Amino acid sequence: MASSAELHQRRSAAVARGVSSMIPSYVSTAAGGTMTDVDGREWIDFAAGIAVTNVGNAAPKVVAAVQAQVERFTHTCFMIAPYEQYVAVCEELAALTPGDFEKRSALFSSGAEAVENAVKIARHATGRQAVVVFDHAYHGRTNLTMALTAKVMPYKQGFGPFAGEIYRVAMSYPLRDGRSGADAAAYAIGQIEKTVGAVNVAAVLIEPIQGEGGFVVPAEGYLPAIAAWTKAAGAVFIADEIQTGFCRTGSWFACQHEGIEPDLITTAKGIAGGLPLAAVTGRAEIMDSVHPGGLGGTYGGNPIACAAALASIETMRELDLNAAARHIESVAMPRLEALAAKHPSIGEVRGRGAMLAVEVVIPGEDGAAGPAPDAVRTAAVAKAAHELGLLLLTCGTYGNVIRLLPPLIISDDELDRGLSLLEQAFATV
Ligand code: PLZ
Repeated sequence: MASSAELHQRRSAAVARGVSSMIPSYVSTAAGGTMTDVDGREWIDFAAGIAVTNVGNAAPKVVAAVQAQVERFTHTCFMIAPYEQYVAVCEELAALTPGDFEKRSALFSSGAEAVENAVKIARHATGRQAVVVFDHAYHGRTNLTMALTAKVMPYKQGFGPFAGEIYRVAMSYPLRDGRSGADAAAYAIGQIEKTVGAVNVAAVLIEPIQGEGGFVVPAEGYLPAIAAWTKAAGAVFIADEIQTGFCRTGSWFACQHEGIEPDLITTAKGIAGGLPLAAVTGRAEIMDSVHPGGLGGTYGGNPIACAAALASIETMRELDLNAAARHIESVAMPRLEALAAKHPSIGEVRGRGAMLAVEVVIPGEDGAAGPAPDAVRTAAVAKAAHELGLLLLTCGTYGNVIRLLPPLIISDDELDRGLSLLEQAFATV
């Protein structure tokens, strides 16, 4: 097998520079909560491929379902010759997503594609154009979703012009805005009413816990107030649960923590244990406002990805991965809080379930938007963790958040070892 160093050389001459990798090591195998690189080194996985392998890498049921499906048929295109697996995934989505109303789903291949389609559907259903998004939001890298995404570097720089009729308002960010959920919502709603106008809003699109933007958990009451305003405005409330969905936060969807029933939900990532699948699920009358043929794509709901999704969902139920995510929180949270007590550079520990973060700041330096972010220390901690064999991601508008996204099947021993490596990384820097 070629070494990482050899592969890196080949890569430099063949792979576009714009596609970068967090670590310089190349994967050989990955299973459960660990990965082994081609140089024979084992890594603890606190990344889950960015919240994708919730059921673990190469999860046994997923592997078996994919193998069985790939031998029966690989692709027909659902728009040409339909198949049961697609229908079954849509049935599961209707049952699992919050809201006891008639639902429909459409399947796609990537998260960005799901978000694009949710916006298409909301515009079609309302006959309106404006889409409201939030500070720190991340929704993808395609042209429309770049416009929906907040952060310019690396996602948007030099890639414009961007799509129109997108309006950004304030997100509740307790560490930085000092507002209650109700106050933050009132402020954001004021912005919408004054700068967009309620009658023009097709959709309000929000991540119930922000992912790439910094694992920002809005203050309690913020999401329900925004959802209630959206309903009163006759607009579509879209929850982007692409990163938060499928047991990640200790419930099937993060909206459920505050009892919210979105009109539309976008999902991807964790849905299929690593196979590319995404969905828009929501109220039948909104989804079905679109004419036949108005939605689709060659690969959307590919049968292998659907088989993987059905096996992933079965695994989540069987192993009760919601409980597993809550268990991870109960083990990791006290360790992170103890770490914060030791290191004044940790300004906050937050998150829910197996979506946990520490925000790194410069102690004693407070500005208008809260404690000064320390992106340099954050990058150094991540690098130290990588050198110790821990796959660890950062995020945040200010690049100063370290996030924990372990696969939900991670063993207590692996979790303990990973947390120890994180503690060691902080101690080294
Ligand atoms: N919505 C909430 O988290 C993907 C992106 C990583 P795709 N997040 C990881 C990167 O740097 O590209 C994401 C998300 C939320 C939408 C998306 C987009 O999903 O499957 O990457 O298109």
